[in-house]
Amino acid sequence: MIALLTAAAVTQVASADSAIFIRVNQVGYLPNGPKVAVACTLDSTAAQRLTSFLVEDLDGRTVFGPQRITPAGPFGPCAVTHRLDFTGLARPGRYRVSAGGAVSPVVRIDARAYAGAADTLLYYMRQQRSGFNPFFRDSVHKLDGLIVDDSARAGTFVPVSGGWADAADYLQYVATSANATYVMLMAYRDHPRSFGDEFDARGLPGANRVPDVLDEARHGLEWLLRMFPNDSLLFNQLGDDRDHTYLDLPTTDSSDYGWGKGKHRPVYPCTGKPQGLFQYKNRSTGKASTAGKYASAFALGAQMFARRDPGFAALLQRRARAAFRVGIRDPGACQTAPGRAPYFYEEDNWHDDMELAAAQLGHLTNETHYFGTALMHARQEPVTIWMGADTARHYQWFPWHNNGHYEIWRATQLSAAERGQVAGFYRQGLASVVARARNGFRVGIPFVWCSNNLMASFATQAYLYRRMTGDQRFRREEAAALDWLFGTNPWGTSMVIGYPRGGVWARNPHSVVAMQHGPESQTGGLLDGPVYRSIFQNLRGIHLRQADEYERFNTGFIVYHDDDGDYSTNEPIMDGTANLTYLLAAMVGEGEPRTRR
Ligand SMILES: [Ca+2]
Ligand SMILES: [Ca+2]
Repeated sequence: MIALLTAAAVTQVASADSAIFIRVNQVGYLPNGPKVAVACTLDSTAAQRLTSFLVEDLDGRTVFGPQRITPAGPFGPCAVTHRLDFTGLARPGRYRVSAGGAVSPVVRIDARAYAGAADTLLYYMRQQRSGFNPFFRDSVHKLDGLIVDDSARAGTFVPVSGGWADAADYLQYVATSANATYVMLMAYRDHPRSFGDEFDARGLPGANRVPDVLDEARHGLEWLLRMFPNDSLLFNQLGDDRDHTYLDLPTTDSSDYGWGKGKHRPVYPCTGKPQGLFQYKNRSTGKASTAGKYASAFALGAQMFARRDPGFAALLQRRARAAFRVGIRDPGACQTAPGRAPYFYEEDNWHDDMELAAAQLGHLTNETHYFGTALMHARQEPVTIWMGADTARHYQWFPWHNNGHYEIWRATQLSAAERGQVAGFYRQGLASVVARARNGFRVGIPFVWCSNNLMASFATQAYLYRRMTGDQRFRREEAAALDWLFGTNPWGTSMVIGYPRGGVWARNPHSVVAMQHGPESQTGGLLDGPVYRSIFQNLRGIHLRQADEYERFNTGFIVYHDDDGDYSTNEPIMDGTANLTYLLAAMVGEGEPRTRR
């Protein structure tokens, strides 16, 4: 045993100098699922050593292979990639994959590999809470907020404390927060056994007989109710980019919005017109994108809390109908408002939001006409538009995948043909991404800012499509996207901070809280992820603050830096984290033996 360990250690030292790197999903692989490691070779001469691979257990016994391999082309920094497919190995255990003298980190095959994963993401959500923040055990942003950009009400105080900070900054948006709330509710509805109860409603340790994912979703719903206090006031945003002036903790945020440092923050309504208090304006055209998201979250919330809290559920149902009416009255997109910088969430689509809202209202009320409306919107935007594209503006097509099609498919009131049509819409989008995925990593998304969200959404849509149809044709690419997020990428790093424990993940995320309290404070946070080199080079104010440990892997068309100065690739994001809860919750059930659903 000692001799074997020494041999393994020597191999590892040798591979540290090598140009061959075997990347794996550090969380693990499901016994019944695809299992692929990717060898990334930085120079093509070294790649000639790669003719076969094998999998050994930790005692050095070969359990799979040697298996012949062929090059799968260049990708980014990898002059050559090889796909090391060991799907045929189903026996649970801990292994290493080796090829050409390089050895992978330990890989785990385990039906319960994803147990606890979705709950881990919630650590980050709690840490992002505004209002009472359980990480700091203190209330943050108590003076939210004063209305702006509304001539009749400007300067009026509205109590809108709550919700979550969007990322490492403390701005708050309804578009991202309502989607985050929705996805957590959906994750619980479809995969309740994937979630535990170890925290209370305030996010403090201690079970309260409510699954923590519902505690978190309720924290979101309560904020959304405050942000839509009556039928004529639909707020969209709290704070603006003047927040970026200081690098403070949320508890000591000294942002000055003209009412003094650390005082009130501005609350923006949806006006349906271009917004921005200073030089830059967004391109808002209506209110439906935001109204639809309110209605979707409220309508699903009403269903999920119907038994637990009938009064709360009844209130949510009334607000869902009211928000939906705003969307009908005022079609178009309501974008976030820029402040001093030209950046904002440039959401252009709104049929997706109204589709989801209508479908959820159909499920909530059992009024069939809502499903007809949902179908009408689905046909207006069958495929989420970034799918198959090279690029997109920042959050231009949001949410990243359209949960509405799935909710239409769930409506047994509709015909088989109608339900099949929306499954076909998913297939069309997935096929467009897969057509671009002819590389060793089998990834076909555009590497725009927040690429990890696209990766997670592609995998989620592929999972939903597989669940709806039983069609396995995108199974490989679905797994490749999930694997990418947990280490099967050129950098060999998990894109979720602190997860898996003992894995490789960001030690220097772009976050003031991480700088002062350590990276573990951001556990569960999904990072933005790699971007096109051109995007990184053209963003304002980005400077790496440390030597780049990934320098050898940042030579291609996409870059990623574990550096707190890089807000484009290494910043944890609230909405992306929440969006991932669904997929990780689904993977728990995937690993278990087939039982009735
Ligand atoms: Ca709980
Ligand atoms: Ca949208």
